[in-house]
Amino acid sequence: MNVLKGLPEATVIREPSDLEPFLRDESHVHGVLPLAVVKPHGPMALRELVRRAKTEGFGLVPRGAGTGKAGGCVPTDRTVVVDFSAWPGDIHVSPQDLCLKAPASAPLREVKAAAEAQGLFYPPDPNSWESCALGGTLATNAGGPNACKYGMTRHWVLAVDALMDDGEIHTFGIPSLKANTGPNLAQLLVGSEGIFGFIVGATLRLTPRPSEFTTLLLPAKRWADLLDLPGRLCAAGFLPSAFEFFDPAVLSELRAHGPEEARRLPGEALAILEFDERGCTSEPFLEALLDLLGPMADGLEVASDERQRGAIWAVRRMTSAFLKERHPEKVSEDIVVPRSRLGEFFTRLEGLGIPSVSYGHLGDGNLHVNLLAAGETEPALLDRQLMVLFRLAVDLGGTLSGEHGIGLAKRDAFLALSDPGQIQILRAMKGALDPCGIFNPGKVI
Ligand code: 2HG
Ligand code: ZN
Repeated sequence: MNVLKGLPEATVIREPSDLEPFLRDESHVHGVLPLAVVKPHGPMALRELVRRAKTEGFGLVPRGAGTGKAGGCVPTDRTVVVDFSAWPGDIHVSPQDLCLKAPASAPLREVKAAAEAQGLFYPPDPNSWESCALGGTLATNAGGPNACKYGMTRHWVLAVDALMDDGEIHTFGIPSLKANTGPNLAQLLVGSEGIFGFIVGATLRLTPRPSEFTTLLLPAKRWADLLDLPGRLCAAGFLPSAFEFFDPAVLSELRAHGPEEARRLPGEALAILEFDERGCTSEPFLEALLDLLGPMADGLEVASDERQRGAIWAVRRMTSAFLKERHPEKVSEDIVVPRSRLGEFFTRLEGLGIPSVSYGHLGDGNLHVNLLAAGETEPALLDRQLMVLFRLAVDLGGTLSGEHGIGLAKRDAFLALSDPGQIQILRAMKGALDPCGIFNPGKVI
């Protein structure tokens, strides 16, 4: 592509066969062949890319490690993919300031390890944490099991460095929790999926690393019994660091076809509960928990060492890939339902007759409702089923995405289900920050 000729500080990929891997992320969305993929190595590349995008009329699509679940980094018509994997920078931890600075290219795994090496903790833990890049987690405001106690990626971002429409990298925020100088532009960029500008680095908040864990397998004799437990725990003053679940259908599939560790999983449905506060391994804590669980505690298994804890998490962590392998055309959603209305949600979902199975983050109401037969369902019917599912979540006071974002996958539904005033404001902001429409065109709004 001629318009990228002589681009400084960058590697440019143009061969159609080399562009193929950039057409997809981990969602069901397919992109179109981009004009090229650029791996910038320095700010001159970005400055030039912005300039040429404006003069030549092409869009820029940001990409981290391509592990997104909503098609946010998938190329649309007449775009260049900006792959941040070669963006320079080191991870620097400041234990005094309880923060860490890292480039977008840093693997999340290394960010978490750098914090841990200093006795500190960076909680965001999307399922892809061993393979995703920090930049992608910032653009999508990634979540994960620990969001139940610690919140989402955005709750851990103090400042971002971002490429904006003038072609320059600007820093928004300071390395402190206390900074109160008007609207928070760093937070506007986190979770914006690159539609206002591209995050190239960030300063992240850290907290002391938990040193005690209680990890429990909680089988339910009746699936419905699990559904009021997240609310009951919270109301009683317990705050699990993770509360995951498998509904009866997912549990049966895991038991019948999953790995060795999954074959022995008990119950009609199953929860994985983890606590990490100081004292959570003490007798009084466990007794109080057992009291609250009452008859549900029958069959409860407590991981007695790190190996058992690891085995429990390994099954949960492979569930998405396992189901995908068995049902390659499946569509997986990540709706949210308030904890207090989980029972009502599943009753109403059953009444709607949408064939689905669920697992995910019960503790914060973030449910991965999977339509396993999506591949054999007529596309218009599938769209209707998804809209009905999203509407149900919204009717109950929830939303259509808890952690994966909107991207391309949920754009139509997002536009249809949002307050038109909200969309108008978002579009006005997009127009002000990206007047030429070069940043991730066609995504979110
Ligand atoms: C998980 O919690 C991930 O396992 C992936 O968010 C869920 O495949 C999915 O939809
Ligand atoms: Zn998830």
